[in-house]
Amino acid sequence: MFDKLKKKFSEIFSKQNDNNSVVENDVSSEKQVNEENTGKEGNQRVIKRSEIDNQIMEILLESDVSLDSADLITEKLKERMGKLKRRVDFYSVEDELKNVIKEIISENQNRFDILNPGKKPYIILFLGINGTGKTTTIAKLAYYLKNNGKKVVISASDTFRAGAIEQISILGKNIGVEVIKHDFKSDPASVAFDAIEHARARSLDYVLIDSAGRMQTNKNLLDEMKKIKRVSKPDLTLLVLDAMIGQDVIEQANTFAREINFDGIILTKLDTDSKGGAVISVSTEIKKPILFVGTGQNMDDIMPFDPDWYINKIFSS
Ligand SMILES: Nc1nc2c(ncn2[C@@H]2O[C@H](COP(=O)(O)OP(=O)(O)OP(=O)(O)O)[C@@H](O)[C@H]2O)c(=O)[nH]1
Ligand SMILES: [Mg+2]
Repeated sequence: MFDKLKKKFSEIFSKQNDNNSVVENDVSSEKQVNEENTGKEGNQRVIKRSEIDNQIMEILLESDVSLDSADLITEKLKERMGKLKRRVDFYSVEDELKNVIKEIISENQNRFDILNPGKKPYIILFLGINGTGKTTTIAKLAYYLKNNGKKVVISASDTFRAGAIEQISILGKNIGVEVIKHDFKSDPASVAFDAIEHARARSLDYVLIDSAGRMQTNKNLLDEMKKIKRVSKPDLTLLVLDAMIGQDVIEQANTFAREINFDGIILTKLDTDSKGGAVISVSTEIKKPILFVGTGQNMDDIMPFDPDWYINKIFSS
């Protein structure tokens, strides 16, 4: 997970620090470093800050961080560095970069506690394009909620794709969570309606509504998605995005946002994402909280998104 990003950061920070290098942090004295053309002082190698800035920018862009997000990070880093002394070691730069990235990815996070949503049944609708991991995520989340003592029902509202009802039924059976289903090609909104009625009658805590994967170009499916939302009146609408597609998550999320309002994001497949930038791009450009992240194909491979966890994953020290 995020191996490439971690390796690249460690190459500038840990290695340079081990090499006894320091950063010339005063941009106005950089010229001097240049003119003397030594880049060395005593046994220390002096490296210009602008060089580090460029390296960081390059790493971010190579790691699927969008250009706007990378600009924002480097600008904020410059601001913070401006407050440090003239010569700093590489760990100081690393610390400031960590602070900047943490600040950015925490900005849209809220204190919402899914285990105590304050309403019963709490209705969650899951949306996203084909194959992002909606159905698997619903099963994982149902499992997570169940393990926390909650009563859950799943609405098999993907009545569009052949095999979808069977897929969610098997997953439900495996985790011991009931799945409300109708026939293939039936109205997905009415399945959701039945699942909600079922939950009300039995005083269940959550209704998780699956839906068919849809591209922004498929008008029928988009209209159907709006109908499911109108009928089920979800308390929370979550967009499921696949981290592997990198910067394309932004376009995908913006397209969905134009069609339907959603409250938060689940970012899946982080385990197969070596670049790691999707988390940063999503945080800066979509301005919605990342509620959960998917970290594998097993039922317990889901966790609430924690900015500190992410920072620890992308920096080695
Ligand atoms: N490695 C990994 N694979 C995942 C993760 N989440 C989902 N998958 C896999 O992604 C594939 C698609 O998952 P689904 O849950 O069927 O995706 P979907 O969005 O419901 O797909 P459609 O219903 O076709 O739109 C499956 O093989 C899942 O096992 C994850 O966090 N990590
Ligand atoms: Mg599905």
